[in-house]
Amino acid sequence: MASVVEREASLQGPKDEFIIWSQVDYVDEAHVVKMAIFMKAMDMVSRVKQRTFLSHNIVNIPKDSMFPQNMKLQDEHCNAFIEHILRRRKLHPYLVKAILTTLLKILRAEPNMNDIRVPPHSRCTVVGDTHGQLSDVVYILKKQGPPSSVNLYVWNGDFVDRGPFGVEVFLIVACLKICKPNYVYLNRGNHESAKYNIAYGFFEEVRSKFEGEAGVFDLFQSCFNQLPLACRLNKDVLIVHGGLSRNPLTKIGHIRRINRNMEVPNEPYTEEEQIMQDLLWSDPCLEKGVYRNPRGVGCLFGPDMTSKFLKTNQLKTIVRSHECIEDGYMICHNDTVYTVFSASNYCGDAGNCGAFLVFSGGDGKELVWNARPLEIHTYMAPLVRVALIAEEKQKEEGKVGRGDLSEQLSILKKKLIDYVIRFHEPLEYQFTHADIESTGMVSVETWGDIMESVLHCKLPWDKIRRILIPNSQNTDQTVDYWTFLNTYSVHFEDQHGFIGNIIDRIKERVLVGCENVMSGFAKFDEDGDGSISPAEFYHVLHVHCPDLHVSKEQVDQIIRAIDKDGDGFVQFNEFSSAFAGGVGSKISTIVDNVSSSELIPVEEVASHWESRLKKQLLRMFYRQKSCLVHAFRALDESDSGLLSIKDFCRAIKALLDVERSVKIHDDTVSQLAKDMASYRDDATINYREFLSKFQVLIEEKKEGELVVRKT
Ligand SMILES: [Mn+2]
Repeated sequence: MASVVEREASLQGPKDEFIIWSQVDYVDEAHVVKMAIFMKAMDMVSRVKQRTFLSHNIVNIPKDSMFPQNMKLQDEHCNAFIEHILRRRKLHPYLVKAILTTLLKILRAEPNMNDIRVPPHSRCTVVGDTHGQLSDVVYILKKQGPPSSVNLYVWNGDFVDRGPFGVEVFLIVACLKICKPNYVYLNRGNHESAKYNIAYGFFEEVRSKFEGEAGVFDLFQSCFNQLPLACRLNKDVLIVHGGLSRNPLTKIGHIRRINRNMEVPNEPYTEEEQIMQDLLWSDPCLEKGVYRNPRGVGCLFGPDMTSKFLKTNQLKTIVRSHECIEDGYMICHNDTVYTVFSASNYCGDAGNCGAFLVFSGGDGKELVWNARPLEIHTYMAPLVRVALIAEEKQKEEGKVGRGDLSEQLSILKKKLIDYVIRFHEPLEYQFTHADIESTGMVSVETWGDIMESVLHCKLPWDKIRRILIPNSQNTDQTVDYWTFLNTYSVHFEDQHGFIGNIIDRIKERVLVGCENVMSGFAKFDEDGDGSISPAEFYHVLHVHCPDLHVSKEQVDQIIRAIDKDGDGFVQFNEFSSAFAGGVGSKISTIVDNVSSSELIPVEEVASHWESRLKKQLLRMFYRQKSCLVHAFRALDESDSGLLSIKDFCRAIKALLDVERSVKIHDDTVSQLAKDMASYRDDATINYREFLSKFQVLIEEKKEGELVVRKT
């Protein structure tokens, strides 16, 4: 069922480009929802949840601070704080803690839904998603002026994630709230939630800005969990981040009774949790009724749902945010639902306007309060200097581009490639099922339909086909789906590439004349006791490959890579799996190997299913990378970057439990750790190094030659 944005996707015209962007974002969101399940599993095995949030004690503010010691902020303090940020001065952790602990106290005292009075001769500005975009917040405050009894503000959630200044944006609105608690209101967005912050960047932002400062992220989360869910203007206008509950019987009273102090529920167990999720996640749609939301959470609610809700609760208008709209705002459901989105040029590449709404209390005479915004202001916020510097830096790192179409297309292509890899298994399944005669081909139309149904997004697939499939032509009738799928793969970079190299050399020089692996083994096992000692290994290498100058330490490393049972010696089965299988490919050895009695010809390559499993695992690690980062970090309490093998395996096992597409025995997981993560002498694994080994590989065949590009 189509949401409003999706509906427009079928239209042709200049909006195409923009719609592609919002659609592609949806795919991402649905994916994060699935990842959250894993994160929950991970929290259970790690001790992270038992670590209580900071005891929110009074923070001592030094005398020379820009803030008063009692934290009773005035306009000038807020201005000084913003100025401080714009001058790129460091945010001291004590300042951050002081702001957040003060805010927390205020938020705790507020109900789930604040009733706000907009009296005559005053106005109320409603701001939508800001997502860490400092330029937009600065622009809005400059335009609308400081909050006061006649200049109210509602900030409608999604302050953090995606943009680089989530910390700053949230702290600025927090200062405004502390300064004028009765004239500034903050609503919670779906992004004010720990699991999404881990997946979408705020966690990383806090970590990089307050490295070594324990508890800053947790303190942000304590505040997020206390943010009210909605507010009401003059009893007429409901302002909420996402939308309405799927249950048509939901009343304001139900919203008031929710115990909101928790993460935004991902898999709601109670009606209360379902309402909370819907308020923060739902979107309006044009058809009557309630439908599944393509985001994977919340619902789509039709105009009939809106009118019913308004009637039951004696409301006139709903204001919500949550959707990136090209014009910054949208009015639907018979002019009763206003969407406002305030992050202009979202993520630095969406090209949308930002907007805010202004409600007026009237002038006491002709102009009266009428439950509709008096002004809708749209803008493209000029980048503030700090943001400019950040954007340039990002550009240099090749993360975000801005401007011409070809640059935008290449970003889009990158995102789509990412999805082709993530959804490889379901795509493969659908293609092979559609291809009844196993020709390896499907029609162009079927290809588009399958892409659309697996990725859950409506895009001009025929145009995209020509971007995604190398050498495809307008006139093509069919798509070679194996070539398409195999164009994009995940590459695991073996940092100890020399091991693969040496194994190749051994094959070349030592084993070349051998009849089979057994006679090769015998060459190494000089004393014939059935296992190769490090000394024997070293000796053989020294004799046959003197030019390699392999050190004793390197020999130990090679042995560690092939010594499956960890006894420090190489037995025949270990030897045969290292030298008979895929050359230099350590991961291929994780699969149960040939039994030692079988003699395998030297040249035999890894079996088909073995290499398939390898590829599948690599894709899984790749797509769950941010979950793995979270899991590893949760287990690494001292933030050393190192994990014991046991903890490392624990994280991988939790991931495998969630990702049911790959079935592997527990022992194999331990073996995997050993093979892939090359542990150090103290039997710990450097997981940062491990994670850095995953890269996307694009293979494009151009006029017969193979071009391998890493992204
Ligand atoms: Mn949102």
